[in-house]
Amino acid sequence: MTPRRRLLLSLACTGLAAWQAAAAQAVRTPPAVRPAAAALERPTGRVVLTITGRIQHTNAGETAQFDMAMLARLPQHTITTRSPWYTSSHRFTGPLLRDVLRAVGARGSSVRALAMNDYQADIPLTDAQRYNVVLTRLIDNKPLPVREKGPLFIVYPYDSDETLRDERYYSRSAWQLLMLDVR
Ligand SMILES: Nc1nc2c(c(=O)[nH]1)N[C@H]1C(S)=C(S)[C@@H](COP(=O)(O)O)O[C@H]1N2
Ligand SMILES: [Mo]
Repeated sequence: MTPRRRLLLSLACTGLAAWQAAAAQAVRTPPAVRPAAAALERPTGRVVLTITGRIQHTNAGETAQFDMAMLARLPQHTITTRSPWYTSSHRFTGPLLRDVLRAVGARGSSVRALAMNDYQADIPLTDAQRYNVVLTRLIDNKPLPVREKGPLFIVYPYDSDETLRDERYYSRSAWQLLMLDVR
């Protein structure tokens, strides 16, 4: 082999090796469509809600954590309704449970709500689709302290539908909510 041919061959081999390495890399790291996990921002303030279980978008290990500001940045909804816990009608404001579950890519059939004092309630995902269930963070435009069922309180629009004025839905109305486990 002439020196010139040897040089050309070695250049070709280097090129091939580089191309093969790039190709292998491309296979290992799927381009463009990375799982939307990266889309869920990280909390900077105190974590007020942790979502676990069958979710696609996470920001802390296998879980999705939210601070109040993250919940406030989701579209907000206000229900004005009477409820068993107050003598008159109040305004309950916060993101829809539906939108919170969408933000984490919830995949199950129900959500177990876990509250302070170990209260648990199972909420079918169909409730979130069918009703404007609000993850209440403001009552009458003011944050809810823990001693007033805060900081997060699951509220259904009881006044909008007779079906909802029932123990079944009252029991799903977990206050002092800490976690949602999608299952
Ligand atoms: N955090 C928390 N949420 C809760 C409860 C509870 O004990 N803790 N009780 C549930 C039940 S079983 C019902 S019927 C309603 C009404 O509770 P109350 O009648 O004790 O006010 O709140 C629901 N939300
Ligand atoms: Mo109850």
